Amino acid sequence: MISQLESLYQNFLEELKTQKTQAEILNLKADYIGKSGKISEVLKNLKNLSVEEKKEVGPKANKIKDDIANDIANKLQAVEIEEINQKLADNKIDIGLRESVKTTGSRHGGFHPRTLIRQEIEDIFLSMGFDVLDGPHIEDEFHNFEALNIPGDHPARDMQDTFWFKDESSPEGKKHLLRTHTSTIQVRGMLSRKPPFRFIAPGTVFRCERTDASHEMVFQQLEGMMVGENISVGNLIYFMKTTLKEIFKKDVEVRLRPGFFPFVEPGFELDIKCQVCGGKGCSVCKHTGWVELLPCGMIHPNVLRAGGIDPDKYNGFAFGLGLDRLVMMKYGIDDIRHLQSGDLRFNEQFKTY
Ligand code: FA5
Repeated sequence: MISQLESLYQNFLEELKTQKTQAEILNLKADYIGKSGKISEVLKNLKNLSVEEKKEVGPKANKIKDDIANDIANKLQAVEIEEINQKLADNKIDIGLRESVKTTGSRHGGFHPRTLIRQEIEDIFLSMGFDVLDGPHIEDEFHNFEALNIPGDHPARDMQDTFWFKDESSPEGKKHLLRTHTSTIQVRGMLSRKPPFRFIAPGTVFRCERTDASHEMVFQQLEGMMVGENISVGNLIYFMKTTLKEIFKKDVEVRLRPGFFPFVEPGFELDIKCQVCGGKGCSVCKHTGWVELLPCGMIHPNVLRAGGIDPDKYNGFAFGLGLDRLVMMKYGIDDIRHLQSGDLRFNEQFKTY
């Protein structure tokens, strides 16, 4: 009887290996140790054995029943864990952006190239100790012109065609306008801090002018200003060149020439060799091979005074980078109007994931 029980147990183990679901395993359990299971059937003959045989077979039979019960319990647990894992895998929610695009085909946004460059420039200047400032789009003529050494009758007001507001003026009686340059933030920056200081101010500006390959009515600039003692043109050129080198990751050809801006003296135009045509001449550079990118200069004493700073003690430099033109130069974009076209085919080229 013992060998019969042992061989049943071996059969049981073989069958158990092939059972995959909890139901199958429970059926197998009933098949072997249920009321009329195979083991139970064998044990019904126990009563026909002698007392000595019963003493030997009884404990062995109980042990086999216990082993089967344990094997069943272990297998049930293993199958349960497997089933839970399978359910988790089937119901997995993929929060990864790439995967969701692959599986759903849905489109999602990326950064506009102007944002990418702006963030890059902000990082460069932050690492050189500059703050990043912001200012309002709607300004008054004091911040846009007067504090920048451009009084009402100054011909320089015509340099930037302005969108004026008809009816409103500030409490001081100054007319409102859409800022034509980020130099307005120079004024606000100076009035709100004590020298020495250095900051940049990126932002959108507005000009009522005809658009072409390198001119928009709404575009972005990035103003910069550094005020302290004994600041020189050498400092200005160092910061400008370092910034361009960091952005282009190579030496780009630039030229510095005198430029007139009422708020700086001396003033310069920093032009970059046109990266669209390589200097050969195209519609972006108006066939000159050069693009006006980064006007700059030493801050005019009148401007420092309007900003509450003593020009006999402090001086500094300022610059006003054309951000859209920089994006065009960096990526070889041949028309500024692509930047605001809203055409996703254009924007998608610059996705950063
Ligand atoms: C100014 O706006 C001065 N405020 C810059 C400045 C600041 C000079 C501090 C000195 C010191 P300008 O009008 O040249 O300057 O514009 C600056 C840059 O903005 C230009 O070099 C050009 O890169 C860009 N820009 C000007 N007009 C447009 C336009 N219509 N579309 C796109 N970019 C433009």
